[in-house]
Amino acid sequence: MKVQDLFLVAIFCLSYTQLVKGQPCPSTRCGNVKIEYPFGISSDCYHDNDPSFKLICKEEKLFLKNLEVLSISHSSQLRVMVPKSFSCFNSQGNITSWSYFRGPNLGNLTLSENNKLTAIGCNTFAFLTAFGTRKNSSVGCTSLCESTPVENRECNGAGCCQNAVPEASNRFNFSPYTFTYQKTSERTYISNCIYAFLVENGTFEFNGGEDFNNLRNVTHFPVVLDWSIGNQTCEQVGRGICIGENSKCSNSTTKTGYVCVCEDGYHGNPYLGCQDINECANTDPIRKHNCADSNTCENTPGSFHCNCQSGFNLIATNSTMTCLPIHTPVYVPPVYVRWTQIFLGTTIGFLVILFAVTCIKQRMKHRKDTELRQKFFEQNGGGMLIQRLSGAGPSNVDVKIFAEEGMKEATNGYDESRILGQGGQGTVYKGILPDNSIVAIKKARLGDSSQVEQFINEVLVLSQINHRNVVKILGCCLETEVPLLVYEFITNGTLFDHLHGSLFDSSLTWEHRLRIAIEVAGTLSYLHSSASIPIIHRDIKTANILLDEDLTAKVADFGASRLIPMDKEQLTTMVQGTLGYLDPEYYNTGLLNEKSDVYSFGVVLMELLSGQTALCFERPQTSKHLVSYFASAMKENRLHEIIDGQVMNEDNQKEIHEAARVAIECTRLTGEERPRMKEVAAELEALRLTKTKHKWSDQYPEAEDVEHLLGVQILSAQGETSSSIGYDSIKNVSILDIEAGR
Ligand SMILES: *[C@@H]1O[C@H](CO)[C@@H](O)[C@H](O)[C@H]1NC(C)=O
Ligand SMILES: *[C@@H]1O[C@H](CO)[C@@H](O)[C@H](O)[C@H]1NC(C)=O
Ligand SMILES: *[C@@H]1O[C@H](CO)[C@@H](O)[C@H](O)[C@H]1NC(C)=O
Ligand SMILES: *[C@@H]1O[C@H](CO)[C@@H](O)[C@H](O)[C@H]1NC(C)=O
Ligand SMILES: *[C@@H]1O[C@H](CO)[C@@H](O)[C@H](O)[C@H]1NC(C)=O
Ligand SMILES: *[C@@H]1O[C@H](CO)[C@@H](O)[C@H](O)[C@H]1NC(C)=O
Ligand SMILES: *[C@@H]1O[C@H](CO)[C@@H](O)[C@H](O)[C@H]1NC(C)=O
Ligand SMILES: *[C@H]1O[C@@H](CO)[C@H](O)[C@@H](O)[C@@H]1NC(C)=O
Repeated sequence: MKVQDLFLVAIFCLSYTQLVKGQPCPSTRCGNVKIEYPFGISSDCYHDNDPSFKLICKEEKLFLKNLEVLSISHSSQLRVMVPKSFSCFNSQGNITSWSYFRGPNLGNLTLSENNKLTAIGCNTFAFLTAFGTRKNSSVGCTSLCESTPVENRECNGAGCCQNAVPEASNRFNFSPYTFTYQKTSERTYISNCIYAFLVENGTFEFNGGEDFNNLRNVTHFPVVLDWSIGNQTCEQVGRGICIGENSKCSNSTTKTGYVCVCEDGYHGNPYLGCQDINECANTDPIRKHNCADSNTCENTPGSFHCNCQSGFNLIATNSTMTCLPIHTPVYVPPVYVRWTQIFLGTTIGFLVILFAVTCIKQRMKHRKDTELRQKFFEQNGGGMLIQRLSGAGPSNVDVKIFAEEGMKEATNGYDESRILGQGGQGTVYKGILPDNSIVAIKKARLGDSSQVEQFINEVLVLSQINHRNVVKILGCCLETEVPLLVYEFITNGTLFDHLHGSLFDSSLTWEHRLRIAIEVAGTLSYLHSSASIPIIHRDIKTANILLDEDLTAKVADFGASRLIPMDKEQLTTMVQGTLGYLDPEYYNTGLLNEKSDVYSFGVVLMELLSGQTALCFERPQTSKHLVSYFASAMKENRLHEIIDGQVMNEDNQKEIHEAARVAIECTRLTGEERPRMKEVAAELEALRLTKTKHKWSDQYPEAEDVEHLLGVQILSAQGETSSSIGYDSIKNVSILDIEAGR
């Protein structure tokens, strides 16, 4: 035996000693009556040595004091036989025999309220005196006989009366009395005897006048007594007081004190331990199983199951469970419904949880996305940009901040078929905005923070420019990992494509080329001197000059551009630009000024003239670079060799030579020797006007003055600070003049 077990046993013994103060004896019998604890017949068997529980077995009969015991129930009741009281008279009215009941003291047992004081007889009353520990009381009942003989079969006061008994009395006396003691004649014809007795409610049936005689032979009536242990409730003694197996404490329903009872589904003596009721085998109607038959009944501790053989379902019908065939036509199958409900409930519950989880996930993702976008926005200098755009003076262009979704939709998810070009700065996509307008969307290369910087720079630069020969920026999107810039869509490719590439077109005449050169020169001139803050493009090249359907030039790609504060002529920067176009002076010194753009423009002009690329490794060693190629050709007076055969004709030789000279001047080694962009623009414009003059002079020989005049006009107009107006007015003048010339 383990220590724990010993401990448990010790506790058990202690508790039991406390409860019992004496060994509970096993059940014994006396005659037909089973004696059970807390009652006992030997002094050490009944509870707590309480003499109330002491019984006597005499000649196969069990007695409580002098009352014969019929039965003992665990539910705190004891049934005993109590003799009746009576008086019998002779014809003279004298009492011939009598017996009055004087009960013993029952100690802690009390008269149950489930008894009736009963009187039988005419003009009779019964009288009961009850003694209790707390109070004494008396009750009586009266029986009168209005008519004779008594036909009445109900105990309602005519020949028979009943009355309730007082509660909590442990000793009682009762006897019958008559009102008509002297009037013998009146009484005797009805009965010779009158009776008074106590009887368990419901066990006595009055049989009318017959009983006046018949009851002579009935000497005792069953009477119920209540018992309980102690005078305290379960709470007062502690619920654990009942230590018998499967037992529990229960307040006595009729008096103070408690009793032990078996748990539901168990039976036996709760003080000794209760046993499971085998409901399946039980014939007791209260405890019988309600399964279809005993074969489907399965007993369990304290209860039972109804099992059905295969092919049958347990169906609740009326108040019982019945096994019915599964394919029974009987509708209302609650079990099925229950399963359906469980299934539905589970499914719905699952769906609800799924939905909730999805929602939360979605929201978390959304929040994460928003946070990410915000992060990118900040990382991409969004805050700074907005500050700059709103704070730093008036901007000439509305720069719209686009949302990421819009960009994704516009480019069809950055579809490859939408790629317009891929350059050093990133990829350009064709985008279609919700209002069906076509835009170009430039996306920086991933993972290059310097690109990002250039993007922001471009936005800032372009936001300052409003010029017809500069690609217009519509907005940007900074919520993506790399920023996106949105431009107006220029349909006709780059000048590079037209001269050397995929869009090569022999129809690009000298007139076109000159006009393009003038437009670019004018734009640069405007950027250098006329824009509200001077701007150096830094990356002028044919690939950055876009052409629209009318072959009008649009300068693009301001990623490398620099805004130059008014008070500074030069700016020290990291050298940036494209090989072949890069100003060698700037390359050597890192000092940036507007003359770097002049150099690059010179190269572009050479390209326009020659149709050759800026760098070509197929040319001789010394002529790989277009500038040296041109310079040597000029020096050796063989310029005609390198001019694009497509453009040169008899009419324009002079102009082309003049333009080549301008180009060479633009590409001089030192910036100081190079003309200003303003001058270049004017010279090229003058070339065009000369050309016009040639046509013109056929008809108007004295137009020389006009040319001169116009040239002055151009220069003076260029000198004006009011930028775009100045430039446009030049254009207007010239176009007007050309048109006037025709
Ligand atoms: C009840 O009557 C008995 C006998 O007459 C007496 O001894 C007892 O004190 C009475 N009890 C009460 C509570 O009055
Ligand atoms: C006595 O029994 C009758 C039925 O037999 C019942 O209606 C009545 O309530 C019972 N009275 C008591 C006090 O138990
Ligand atoms: C009463 O008992 C006696 C004998 O004990 C018997 O002769 C008589 O018939 C009985 N009367 C009734 C009414 O049972
Ligand atoms: C009745 O119960 C009390 C309290 O449990 C006890 O002290 C007493 O001995 C019992 N017996 C009688 C006859 O009063
Ligand atoms: C319970 O019975 C005991 C002994 O008879 C007594 O001393 C005590 O006052 C009673 N308690 C109650 C609540 O009746
Ligand atoms: C016993 O009676 C007390 C007081 O009347 C009550 O509070 C308690 O709940 C009852 N206990 C049981 C087990 O019925
Ligand atoms: C249910 O009870 C009704 C009457 O109470 C009876 O006619 C019917 O047969 C019962 N149904 C079943 C399935 O036992
Ligand atoms: C009844 O009996 C007669 C004679 O037998 C007596 O004379 C009466 O006195 C007696 N009456 C009572 C009331 O006892």
